[in-house]
Amino acid sequence: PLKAVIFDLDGVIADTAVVHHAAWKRLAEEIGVPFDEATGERMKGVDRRGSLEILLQAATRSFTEDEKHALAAHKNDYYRAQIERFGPQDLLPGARSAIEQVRQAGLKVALASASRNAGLLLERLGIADLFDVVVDANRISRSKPDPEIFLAAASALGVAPNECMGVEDAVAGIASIHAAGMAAVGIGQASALAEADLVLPDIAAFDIQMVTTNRTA
Ligand code: B16
Ligand code: MG
Repeated sequence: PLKAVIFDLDGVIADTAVVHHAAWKRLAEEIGVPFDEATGERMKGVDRRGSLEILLQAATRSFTEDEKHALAAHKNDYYRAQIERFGPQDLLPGARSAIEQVRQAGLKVALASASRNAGLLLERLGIADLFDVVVDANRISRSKPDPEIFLAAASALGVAPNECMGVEDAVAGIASIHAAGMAAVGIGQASALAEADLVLPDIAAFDIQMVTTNRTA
């Protein structure tokens, strides 16, 4: 039986993808590295350092560890300045309802986010108290698509992985959920998320009855 639902944050609950994108674009311009939509897409669900490595693939010179550290910190300053101003109005439509539906169905709720800013975001969005467990990149060592983050969430909930379902907007995230032995709901375009067990166009389409019936992993 399904006992818990584990949500991704960026791209599922809040539309921070555009904010991440803008911050990377600004950094890319400052250091003279080309940055296009496809590069931005590949960064989704990937942690900060991994995203920087993706950006620097297009660079014409190499960067030292210290430089990379500074660049990642710089991007994060841009990003944080924006999300400091976030509020409940920045929740994606239907996000709060999706989480509440899961709770009302008697299931547990966790968050599995690759973002080190997840705690700040949950506070700003006003939904921190809706989660039984929050696992972010500060607590894990291997990034999505590794299953570690979803397994850590299940373990903290005290629920077996095959009793959990993950909800993700990124290809790396769907892979992480499946590698953890869980069913995966994709949020976004079916063509991009073909590996998911069920794809919904957005979180507003989330219906706990329908999702439970479709659980096939
Ligand atoms: P930060 P998620 C991920 O969050 C984003 O999808 C990804 O684009 C971002 O690079 C990553 O968080 C790291 O974020 O720089 O704030 O630590 O989708 O796993 O909630
Ligand atoms: Mg995401």
